[in-house]
Amino acid sequence: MLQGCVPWPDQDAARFTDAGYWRGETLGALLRDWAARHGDRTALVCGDRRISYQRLDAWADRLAAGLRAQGIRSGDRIVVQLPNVAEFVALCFAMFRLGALPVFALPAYRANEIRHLCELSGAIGIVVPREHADYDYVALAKEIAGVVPAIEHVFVADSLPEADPVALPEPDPRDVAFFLLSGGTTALPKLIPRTHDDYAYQTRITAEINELGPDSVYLTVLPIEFNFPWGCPGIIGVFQAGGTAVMALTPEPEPCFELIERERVTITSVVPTITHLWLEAVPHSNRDMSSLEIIQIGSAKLHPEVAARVQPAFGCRLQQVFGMAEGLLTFTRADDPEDVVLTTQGRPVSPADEIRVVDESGNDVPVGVAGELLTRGPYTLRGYYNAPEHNAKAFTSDGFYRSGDLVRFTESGHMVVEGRVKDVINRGGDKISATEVEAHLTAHPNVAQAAVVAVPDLVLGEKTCAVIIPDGAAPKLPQLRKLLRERGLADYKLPDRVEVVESFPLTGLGKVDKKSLAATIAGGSGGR
Ligand code: OOB
Repeated sequence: MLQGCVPWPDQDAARFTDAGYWRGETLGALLRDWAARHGDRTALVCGDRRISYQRLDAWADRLAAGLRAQGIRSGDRIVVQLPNVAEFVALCFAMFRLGALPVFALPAYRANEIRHLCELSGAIGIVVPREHADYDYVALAKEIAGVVPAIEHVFVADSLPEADPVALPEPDPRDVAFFLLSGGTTALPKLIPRTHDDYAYQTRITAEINELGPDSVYLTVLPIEFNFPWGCPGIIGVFQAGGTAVMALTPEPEPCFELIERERVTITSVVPTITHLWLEAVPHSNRDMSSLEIIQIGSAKLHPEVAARVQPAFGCRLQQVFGMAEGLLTFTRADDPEDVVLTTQGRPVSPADEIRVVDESGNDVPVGVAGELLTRGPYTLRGYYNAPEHNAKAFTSDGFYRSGDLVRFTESGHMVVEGRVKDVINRGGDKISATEVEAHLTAHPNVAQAAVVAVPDLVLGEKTCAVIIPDGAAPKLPQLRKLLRERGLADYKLPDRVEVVESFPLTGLGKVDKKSLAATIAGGSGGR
């Protein structure tokens, strides 16, 4: 495995192979196999373009050869920051064939995050769109290339290098295929190595659970770089079944409803915030959405009252999904009773997923009691890339990943997310590290100390509140947002609200007591 990654122990790898979970196939070889089986069926729809499996396969070969001619080799990392376009898919498969490793970057990322990803991954290139959402991504990539010496290439999506296909050695299926990003408990995102074997398994099992077949049509609404749309079952899962993936450039209701009608979409995945938007829009839309069979909702808490509106509004099944880029996925199933679908986040997708729920001392708690979720299994990472110190804390000595989520299990074996122990704000599914934002806030000359906490929000679930202890005249919200933007932070990380206090409540250990702070703020007694 790539140096800096933590492999599964040999005996686990053997067990996953014997059980048929890991099949020793690379994602690049899988596309060849799908092209042989589904040939001229449509793999991808992007705007007016309809791309067959055969064409996607040939395109990936040409891109792989083109990248190789530019000097990209097996093991090289490239930061890929693209919206939901066909080029992302073709490029990833080209890189899988080459053994080069895409590092998935969200389109919302700005200089601060992209620079960090480039440095952390040791990338030698960046891929960006020419134009997207009124932002100059090419300028951003060039700026980063100017300050990160290792970056030798800036590729633009509309002019990716292509060449006549060349024979390439097959990468090791047990090795990394690409990097996903962690939701970030530490100041900046960490890299999650996902292997060919583990991701092929994840997409296959989730496609099976949802009974995807050649007639399945998946609508990609969330940013393609998220684990959820990419492979839960998402795009790769619908390919596994010989179906079609349709790209949406925006999660706005009307354009999505139009695509659902036009392409006869059968399955999509969204976050609760988008669910709200769509539910509001349905009564005003006359689009025919009768093709929809499943709407998957996850990434943040879905309230049972909202959950109950989904089936009546869309005439299709709701599936609650709990997941993480690190691995573990839990789904509700077609045969679950209604109350389970409305009030729980389902159960693990693999029989080999191991789950522990533990108290603060690390002891298992009884069924029904909330505790921290620990997990290990055939598609859950064993370590972040190049992060030995963090790994020592984030994993138990026997390889369980500490999720930072507070969950409880019902007698029926279904999981309910109760909260979290990690210092993260979940803003409509976007994860924001409090530590990261705090560090930037204290760069303001008039901010002595800062603590970032979540405040409840009807639509987003949570919003970000920056609580500051000023030094002199306290800055106002627009000034703080401007500062953070100038420091190269993605927009979704900017605080929604600021509160000024004289001191922070402390825990017995002398750390800021964020629970109590958040409660005070939510109670409205914090001064402005
Ligand atoms: C998904 O992945 P990430 O990596 O952006 O975030 C993971 C975290 C979880 O640890 C948990 O805190 C939260 O997001 N989360 C949920 C949830 N699903 C995820 N919290 C409450 N209810 C849920 N249903 O968010 C992700 C990855 C794959 C599939 C779905 C979601």
